[in-house]
Amino acid sequence: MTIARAHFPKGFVFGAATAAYQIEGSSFGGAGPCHWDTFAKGPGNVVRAEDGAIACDHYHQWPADLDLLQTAGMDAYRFSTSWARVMPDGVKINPQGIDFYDRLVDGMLERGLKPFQTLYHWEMPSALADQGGWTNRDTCHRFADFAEAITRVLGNRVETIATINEPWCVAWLSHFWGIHAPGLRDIRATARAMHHILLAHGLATERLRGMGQKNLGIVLNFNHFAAASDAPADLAAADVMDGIFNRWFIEGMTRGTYPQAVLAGLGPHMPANWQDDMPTIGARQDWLGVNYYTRGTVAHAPGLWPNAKDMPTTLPTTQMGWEIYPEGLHHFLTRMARDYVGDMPIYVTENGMANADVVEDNAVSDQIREDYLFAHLAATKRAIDDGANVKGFFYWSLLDNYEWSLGYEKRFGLVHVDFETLKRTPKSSYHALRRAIARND
Ligand code: IFM
Repeated sequence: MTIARAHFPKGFVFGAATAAYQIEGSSFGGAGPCHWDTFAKGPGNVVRAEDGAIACDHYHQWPADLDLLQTAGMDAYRFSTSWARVMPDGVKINPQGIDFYDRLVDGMLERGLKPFQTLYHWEMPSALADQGGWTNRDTCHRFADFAEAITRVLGNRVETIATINEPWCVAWLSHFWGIHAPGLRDIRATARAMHHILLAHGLATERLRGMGQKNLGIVLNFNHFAAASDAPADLAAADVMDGIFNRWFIEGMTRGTYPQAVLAGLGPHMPANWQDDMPTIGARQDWLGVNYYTRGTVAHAPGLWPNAKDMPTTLPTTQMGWEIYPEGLHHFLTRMARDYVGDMPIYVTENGMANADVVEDNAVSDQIREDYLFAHLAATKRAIDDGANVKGFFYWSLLDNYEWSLGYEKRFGLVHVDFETLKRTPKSSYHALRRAIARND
C-alpha cells in the first residue's frame, strides 16, 4: 500500500523521536555524570565501552537537526530533557542546561514543529544513582522536583509531556537482565524499580497537574510474545512475559493492580505497603505513548521464575536481530484502546529499525527501512480504521545515535551520522517519508 498523509485523519501528527543522552553529547554544557557514563566504563557492558560524551553533538548542531525535521515536513519532534543536564547533582539547577532546552524549544516553534517532551529517557544523575536510583523510593520525589523545575521553564511552550520513556527498560532490562544501567541482576531491586518507576510517574503527573499543565502522558514499550507451541507450559511462558512487558505498567496505571502472573514472582520482593501507592500511580492521563518494534517467541524454561526462554525466529530480522512483525503494532494499538484506555488519544511514540547503512556517493539507500516504516504506518492506519484513537506516529529515530549497550553500531536513523566527522546524510527513507507526508490528496 502507498502511504500518504491523506490516508490519516485530519490533524494526524507525523514526527521523529530522539533522546538526550543518545544524541546531545553529555560532556557539553555543564551536564552532570549519569549512570550511563559509569555503566559504559564497566567491562563488557557496552560495545567498545562507548558512551554518550559526544554522541551526535546535537548540543551544538541542533539548529541543523531541527532544519532536517522541518524540511521533511514533520509536524512534531519528540525529544527528551536530560535530568543530569538540568540538575547535574540531581537537585540543583544548571542554568546552562535550562538555557539549552529553552533555545531548543523556541527553535522547534520557529520551525512549526510541535514539541513533544519526555522527562526521563534514562539519564539518572550519578548522585542519585549512588543512593540506589530507582530502588530508592526517595528518587521518585526527586523526580517530581525535576519535573516541576523544567516545566516551570518549558511548560508554556511544549505540546505534550511524557513522564517516563519505557518503564520496562528502566526496571526489568536494567535491574533483572542487567543489560542497561545500572546493570543489576537482582530480583529485589527489580521489584522495587518496577514499582517506583510508576510511583515517580504518578507523583510527577500530580505535581504537573497541580501547576495546571495539560497533555500529560507516559510512553510504554510493547513486545509481542508468541508461544512456541500450544503446550500449557509454553502458553504460560508467553503469558508471564506478556505480563512483565505489556501488562504490568498499563494495569498498574489503569486498574490499580499488577498482573497476578508477575506478582507470583515479584510479590515477595515488593516494597512494603506498595498497594497504598496505587491511587497515585493511577493519576489521570491525557494520552498514552506506544513504542513498538518487534515480536518474540518464547517457550517454557525449567528452573528459575519467570520460566521463559527466547526461541529462534523464522521471520526476517533487523540489524538488532529483531523480527519484523508489523501486525504487532496493530495488535497493541487496538488492544490498548479495547482493554485499557478506551477513546484516550494514543500516539505511536517510537517505531523504527536498525540497519547497517552505508554512505555511497553522498547518499544512503535503505529500501528495507522504507518497507519497514510503511508497513508499520499501514498497521497504524488499520488500527485507526478498527477504532483505536491514534493521533500521531513518530519514527525512531531522526538520527543514527548511541544505541545504549550496543554503542554506535546499530543505525536507526532516517539520517545517517558519520561518527568520525559528525556529518549528516539523509537516507532514502527520509526522502520517502518526506514525500508521503507531503501527499495530501
Ligand atoms: O534507542 C532506543 C530508545 O532509546 C528507546 N526505545 C528503543 C530504541 C531502540 O532500541
